[in-house]
This record gives sequence, C-alpha cells and structure tokens, in this order.
Amino acid sequence: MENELQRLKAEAEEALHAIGDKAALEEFRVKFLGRKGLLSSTMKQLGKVSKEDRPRLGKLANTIKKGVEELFQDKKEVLESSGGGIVEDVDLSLPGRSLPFGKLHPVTQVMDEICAVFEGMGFAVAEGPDVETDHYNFEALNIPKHHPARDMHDTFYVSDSILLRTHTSPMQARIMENQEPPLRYIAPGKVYRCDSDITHTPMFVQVEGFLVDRKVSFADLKGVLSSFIHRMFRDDLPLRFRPSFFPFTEPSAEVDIACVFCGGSGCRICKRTGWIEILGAGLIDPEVMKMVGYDPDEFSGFAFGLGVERIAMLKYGIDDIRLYYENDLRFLSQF
Ligand code: 2NM
Repeated sequence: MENELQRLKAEAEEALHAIGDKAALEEFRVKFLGRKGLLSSTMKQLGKVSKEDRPRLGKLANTIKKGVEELFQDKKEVLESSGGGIVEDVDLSLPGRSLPFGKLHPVTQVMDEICAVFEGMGFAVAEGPDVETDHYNFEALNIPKHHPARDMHDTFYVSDSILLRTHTSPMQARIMENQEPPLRYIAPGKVYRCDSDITHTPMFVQVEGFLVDRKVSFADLKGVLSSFIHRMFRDDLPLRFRPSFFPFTEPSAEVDIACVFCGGSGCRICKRTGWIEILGAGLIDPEVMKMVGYDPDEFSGFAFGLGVERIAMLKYGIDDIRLYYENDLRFLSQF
C-alpha cells in the first residue's frame, strides 16, 4: 500500500511536469484527482489495511493527495497566465504598443530655432521678467510719458509705474546698464498688448536682439539679419530693407521677404505687393546709448525685433494667429 502510494505520487508528478496545455491538464485531473481517479481509488483500499497501519497510511495518503493538488493548481495558474499554453497565438514579431507622447508647441519650436540661428552667430540668450517697470519698458528706450509712440503699444498697466512688458527690449536696457561693450544678446519671451484680431493676440512671443561694439554700422545689421532670414527660410529668398521709424533706433528699417504664399507675384495675404514684413531693426539711437551710460561717440550698435508667431505663420503657411492659442490638438499635433 505504501509503495503503491509513493509510486502514484511519482507518476503524478512526472505526468504533471510534461503537461503543456489545458486539455492535457483536465485529462490529468480526471485521471489522478477525480472522484473515480487513481488517488481516490487507492484511498478506498485503506479500509483493507490492518488497524495498526491505517492511521499512518491514511495520513500519508492525505499528504500525497494534498501535494498533488497543490502542484495541479500551480500548473493551472502557469497555463492561464501564459495564454493557455497556446504559444502560436502570440505573434512575437508585432511591434509593441507605443504610449501617446506630447511635443513642443509650434511657437516654442520656432522660437528655439530662431535662438539657435543667432547663437550660431555668437549671440547670448537672456531672459527677463514679464512684469516690468515703466522705466525699463519705455523711459530707458527713449519713449517718455505722453510720447505718441506709447499709443502704438496698447499697454496693460498693473499700476501707474508697473506694467506687462510690451516688448523684450527692457531686458536689453538692463543688460546695457550693467555690462560694457562688446555685447551680443538676444532676449526671447512673452510680451503683452491689449489687441486681438486675426493678426494679433493679447500675448505673443518676441525675440529681440542687439549688438554693441566700436564702429558697428548699418552694413553689419544688414549682414546679420540677411544671414538670419536665409537660414530660417531658404538661402536664395529675396528680401528688402525699407525705411521705417522706431523711437529707440535711428535710422530704422523694416525687413520684407518675398511673399511665401505667392512667391512674389502678389496675392491676398501680401495685399498684392509681393512682399511680407518680417522684422524691424535699426541702429540704436544715441539717446538710448546715453541713457544706459555709453558714450555714443565711442560705441554704436544695432537692434532688431521680431514676432515668433508671425515667423511661424510664414514658415507653415498659417493665416490666423489665433490658431496657436486655441489648443486644438488636431492643429497642434501637425508640427
Ligand atoms: C524693434 C525694432 C528696432 C530694439 C531696440 C532695442 C534696444 F533695447 F537695444 F534699444 N531692443 N530692440 C528694436 C529696434 C526692436 O522691434 C521691432
């Protein structure tokens, strides 16, 4: 009897080890653990053994049955977690499921690209506060109180002397006050103007830059800005410098590029002129140089400013600036 039990145990363990699918496992269960299975029928024989041996053999039979049941359960769990053991159902050559991931906003992408082009020409990047003083936003840039140029800026005031910066040039005034030439800096960042339509949002992103050294001329300005535009768009894109006015520069110019929508032949977007304005620039006004403590007879410099959304619109052929700030993923995920 004892031998028979040990033999059954060994046989069951061996059989269980060889099982690879659920059907075979069920067959095993019926054969060994079922009501009429081998273990049950062997245990029924316990009634025939001697009274002295019965408790010991009964205990042994129970232990063996429990052991086999446990092994059976383990095997069942292994088969269930591995898809029933049907390995052919799993195509191991399929690519994994990728998680959805975000990316940089198109305006951020273009801002980074603009900064990289200027950094390639030796400009350093400086960021300043969005909330500025009237002094740095206007006074230090040659725009005194009641100057008509203040009307152009549609300023959001926090108090009499505190405001949301209307351009990033205050940062440049701060740098010039604290450092000696030669200097080459760009200042990227958000600016605020109380204005909203298809070409204006109350917040937009600007990159302004300046260079101050001895003997800086308008030719330097033209060289740096032409290189920038050709690197941003394409090497042979036609451009022109057109006279303009800014309170902090003299002389001043606006730069146009051949219309990227019609190639210069004239369309609705360029108002039939074939040209599109892309940035403003000029030689820094001697008054600004004096206000930051530089001697305008010793130093000269140029400065420029551009709107990042505008450049991104021209690069991607977008005709409504508000699309950038509606946060519609169908629009944003294209970039
Ligand atoms: C522009 C156009 C022309 C400008 C001037 C300065 C500073 F601070 F150096 F005087 N920063 N940026 C400037 C000059 C900005 O934006 C259309």
